[in-house]
Amino acid sequence: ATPAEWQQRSIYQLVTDRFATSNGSSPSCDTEDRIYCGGTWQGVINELDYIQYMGFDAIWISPIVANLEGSTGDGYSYHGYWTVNQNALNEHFGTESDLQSLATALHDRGMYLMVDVVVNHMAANTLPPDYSTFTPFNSEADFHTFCWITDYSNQTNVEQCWLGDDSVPLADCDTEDDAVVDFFYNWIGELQSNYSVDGFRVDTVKHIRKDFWPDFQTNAGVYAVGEIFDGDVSYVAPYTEVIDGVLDYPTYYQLTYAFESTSGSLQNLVDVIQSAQSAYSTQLFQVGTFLENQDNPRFQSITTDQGLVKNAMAWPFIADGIPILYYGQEQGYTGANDPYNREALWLSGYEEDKPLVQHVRLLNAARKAAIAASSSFLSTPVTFPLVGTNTLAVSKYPLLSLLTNVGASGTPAWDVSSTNYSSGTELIDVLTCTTYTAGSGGSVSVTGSEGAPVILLPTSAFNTSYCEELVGTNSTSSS
Ligand code: ABC
Ligand code: CA
Repeated sequence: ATPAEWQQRSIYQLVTDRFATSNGSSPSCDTEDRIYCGGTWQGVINELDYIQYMGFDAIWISPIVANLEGSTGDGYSYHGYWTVNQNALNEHFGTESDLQSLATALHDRGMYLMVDVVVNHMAANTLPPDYSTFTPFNSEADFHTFCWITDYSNQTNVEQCWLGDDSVPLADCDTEDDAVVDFFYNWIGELQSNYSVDGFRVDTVKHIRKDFWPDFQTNAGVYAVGEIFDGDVSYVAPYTEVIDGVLDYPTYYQLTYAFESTSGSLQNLVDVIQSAQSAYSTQLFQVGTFLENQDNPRFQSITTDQGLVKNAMAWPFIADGIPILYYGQEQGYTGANDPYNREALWLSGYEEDKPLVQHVRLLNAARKAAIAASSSFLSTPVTFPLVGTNTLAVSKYPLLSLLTNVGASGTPAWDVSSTNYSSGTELIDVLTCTTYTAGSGGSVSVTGSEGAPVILLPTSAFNTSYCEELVGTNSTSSS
């Protein structure tokens, strides 16, 4: 699928080993053990109803190729990032036909498959590695000369030295070598066609020279979003010129800081968004926007204030990029750093009747309604008609999102003096189905409750059958 097609999507990121088992069993899974817990591609197929119920129409799964077997000082390779054989699948996750069935099951539902890929390195359990264990790069000459990455301000060091540690050195592929490069260009195209992949998430993009990526992207033939793990817009932005999209790490950091406490800075969030809007240029609408992932502490390991949580979770769905939600966030998981942030989802039973599951469902519904109501929604950059100490209004017509970090014990109030709504337009808060009426100049005045965000759309643009499911009442006020 193309970047334009992906822009309309919303992505559920899952760790294959931790999402669902083939037979629906619920084995114990202590994240600290760093072992394979039993999740499979067949398991994912079994639980697609759950993902689709929340309104997602794409999933991102863990890397699929064969990994280092057995125990290491850093645990087992249950996450899938420790490739040893580029040409074989990871049997812990299933067979070739299981993976093809997953693609088919998704496509039958109109959903997309995004596969995570790693081309920067291969993994060993000795230093130096036993290169004969690798396929196809079975010789030392296929890799950069060993050195650890020690200096993130030195781009050559970042690109040509090794990630990992003494327990699991990540042998850095010699992506300056034509044979290595040609292999990967061919490999990515075959992976795409063998498994009917709709998009790729590309690991460690900042660890390979920029000019490797355009031809890799072309050979992939579908949308690819790259991981550039860095909080600085000026560092990340140049990568938007070599790959379809980037994971928006700069926004991730400011989003977290803005809502992690009642004293977070909303202005700093506004500032990073505005600098991304100019620096990401034409790719602004195809970056991946996220609050959690497998490498960072879950938001609820920082704060469990449900007002703050609901605001932070709303951001990816109301902003300029493609929303990505990391599995388990909707179940309120609280795991901190790797490996604690990789809890088994089966332990919470895929329950739909939970506040954050409903929150996500409504956020997806709001975004989809905005897309359907306005052909320019996806190409309208967000603006900020109100930036206060604890309140923020985010406009992306026809969506107007009122955010706050007052926290669950606070009562937020927003007075937005002008919006793109015409006077008299009836608006509905998608999260509560409370209605409001825009005043002169499109002004909107809203008093919220329990520190929750208010996500407004013209009532005419929203399918109010969602409201019938909501517990609570529909009250009306005007401004
Ligand atoms: C294993 C163990 C861990 C143990 C670790 C040392 O080894 O499981 O418990 O702590 C995979 C596995 C991991 C595993 C690693 C290493 O392999 O998932 O569990 O950790 O064996 C990608 C993937 C990630 C994956 C790999 C490897 C790469 O998303 O899941 O990890 O294929 C760097 C890379 C980035 C990589 C990340 C883990 O490490 O760039 O591609 N992610 C700074 C650097 C970043 C660096 C980051 C974290 O630290 O600039 O390049 O990411 O180490 C901001 C700055 C940032 C800064 C952050 C910390 O602060 O702006 O630049 O990031 O303010
Ligand atoms: Ca490299």
